[in-house]
Amino acid sequence: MFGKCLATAVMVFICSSHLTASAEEIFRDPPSMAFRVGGTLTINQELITDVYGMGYEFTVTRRDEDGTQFILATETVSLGDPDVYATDIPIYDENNQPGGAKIGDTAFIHVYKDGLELSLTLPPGGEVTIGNRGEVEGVDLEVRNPVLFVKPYFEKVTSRGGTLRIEITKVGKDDVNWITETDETWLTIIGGTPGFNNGTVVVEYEGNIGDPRDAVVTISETDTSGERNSATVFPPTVVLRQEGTVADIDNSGMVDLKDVISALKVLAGMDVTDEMVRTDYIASGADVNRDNRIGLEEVLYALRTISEISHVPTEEN
Ligand SMILES: [Ca+2]
Repeated sequence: MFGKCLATAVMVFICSSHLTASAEEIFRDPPSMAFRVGGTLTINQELITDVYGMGYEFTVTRRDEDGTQFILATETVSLGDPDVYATDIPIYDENNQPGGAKIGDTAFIHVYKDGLELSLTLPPGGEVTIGNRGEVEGVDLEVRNPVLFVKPYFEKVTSRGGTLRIEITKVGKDDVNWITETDETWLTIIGGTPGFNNGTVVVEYEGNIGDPRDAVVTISETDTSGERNSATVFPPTVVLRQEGTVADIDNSGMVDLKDVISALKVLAGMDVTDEMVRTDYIASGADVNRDNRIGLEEVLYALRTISEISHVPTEEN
């Protein structure tokens, strides 16, 4: 259940038993030019304490007639109680806040963790109606199922072999059993799976003599017994992007502008050190067209690689 009540700045009252006692803090000193929404965040019956400290972020948006979302408010309102969120939505004013929200507008509260949006169960879709300036509406937010937070969701590593640690954090009252899998042969999950609630998965990856490559590790819940909804895995995949040795002129484990500069110096007949051009160049796989020389092919390949690997996946996964 979510609590809804209105209180003016002048006449503060606590009107709803649905709001936890701690949420009273949100009714203190609401701004005169804004409408405040605030309350608690509960995930699978677990009250999130220290919402901002735990990395949760809140925004309020409005949807235009054509479906475009406009952000109405993003600012963090620091209250005395760390267990509640509060967001102040500027209200339309012809002179002072022409971009503000209009009273009676339908708005949507969004909750993010590490840049990824949680799916709110209550209020459904995060929907809230904009009230008057100087007013506060208590809106306790709820996610019904447990959530497994996965970190990182994207990791870029050098062409050398190594290990990646994936941290899984369970939030919510119910227990979650989970597994991690990968279908890439150059990755081996060497520890941590299957897992239970919180855990660390250790993934070993081989060195890469070749082009840059991606691998995906998938995290999924294993038992979804009937008592509750499935856990949300957030995000359900981790992308590991490994750089290649092709055009890695200086043997740094990655292709970057230093390789371009080294290759151009060789092309210009300038002196280069072993730090600038790898001594095992011919055997290393760095030679793009296998002509045993450093030429324009390596420069162009390096430039293309730099432009490609600077493009990271979006958070929309
Ligand atoms: Ca390099």
